[in-house]
Amino acid sequence: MNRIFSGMQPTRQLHLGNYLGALRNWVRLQHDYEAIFCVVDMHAITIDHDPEVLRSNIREVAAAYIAAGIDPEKNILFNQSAVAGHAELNWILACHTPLGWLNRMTQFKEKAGKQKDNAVLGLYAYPVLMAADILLYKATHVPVGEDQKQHLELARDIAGAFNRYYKREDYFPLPEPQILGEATRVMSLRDGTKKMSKSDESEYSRINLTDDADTIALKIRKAKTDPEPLPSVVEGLEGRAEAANLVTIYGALSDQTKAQVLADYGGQQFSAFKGALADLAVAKLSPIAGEMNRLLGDRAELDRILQKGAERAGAIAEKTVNEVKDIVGLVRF
Ligand code: AQP
Repeated sequence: MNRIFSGMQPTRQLHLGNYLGALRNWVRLQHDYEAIFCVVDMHAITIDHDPEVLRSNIREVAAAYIAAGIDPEKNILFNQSAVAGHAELNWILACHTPLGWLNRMTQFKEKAGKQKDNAVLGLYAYPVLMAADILLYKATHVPVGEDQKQHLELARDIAGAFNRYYKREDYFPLPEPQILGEATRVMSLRDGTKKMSKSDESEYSRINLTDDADTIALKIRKAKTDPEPLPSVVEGLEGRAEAANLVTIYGALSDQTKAQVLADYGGQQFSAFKGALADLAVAKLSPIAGEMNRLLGDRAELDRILQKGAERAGAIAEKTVNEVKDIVGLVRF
């Protein structure tokens, strides 16, 4: 059986990178797999946060999943902290993860920055919890953006280490990353060498899923570019990070390759291309924002969906945790 697991952190609003790199692929894959989609709220407390804002972001991310097209009846949709098995398996896997493996994680280095000694243990151990999230459901596939590739490789290593230690070679499947589509790494609108990210201090660096039409158009108009017109072939984007990013976004939103986009817009100035890109982004994103607003207006219904999802996820998780406890040698009653 093939099963997908994936999640997003409810830290601030979701952006176009989250949508094109992950969420949109989930929507497409949900018909071919048994799928579990999680709002990974325990990951969100590895950085500074305000409890009230976190509570509201958890519901907002759940609403974004559904508004983008995730069917909460067919799939399991829930928030991580509602299923205790994530924390339980996290500890057991932490006891099988050498520190040397965690020391190699580039995301920790980026997020901790120069404050490494003040960074919290949860931020350092984040990839172990992520491995627990996936392995708890014995997921075979994990659709993510390119930035999560290293964490996925670690999850595979941890699964392998556990299986070997207890001589249960096939217990945890080694999860396969699914890095799909034209826009696996959407870049900042202000700096084409930096990933579009929720935590970037510039609002103009990203398009949020909840931005209104005027804001989307303004952010695209202000996006950094260079003075040259667009090239006619993909090779012409080399060394032009910002141009490449905008063409990639256009391609992903219109389901075209970069070559097809350049066949239409090659030779044109950015002002014309940006206008077309803004229209396209508004056409694709506005319905999602509208549906999110509608869903957020009925909090009881959203909570009902999350609660039902947590019960379904919890049943799978409990079975795994019990098996793992038995394998490890813990006594349960
Ligand atoms: N820029 C991106 N391009 C493509 N995919 C992206 N993802 C994130 N940014 C991009 C993918 O979105 C999913 C959810 O990400 P997350 O919320 O768990 O955390 P993240 O990867 O750390 O995302 P951010 O926006 O960069 O958040 P902050 O700034 O809080 O760290 C993942 O599948 C991710 O690959």
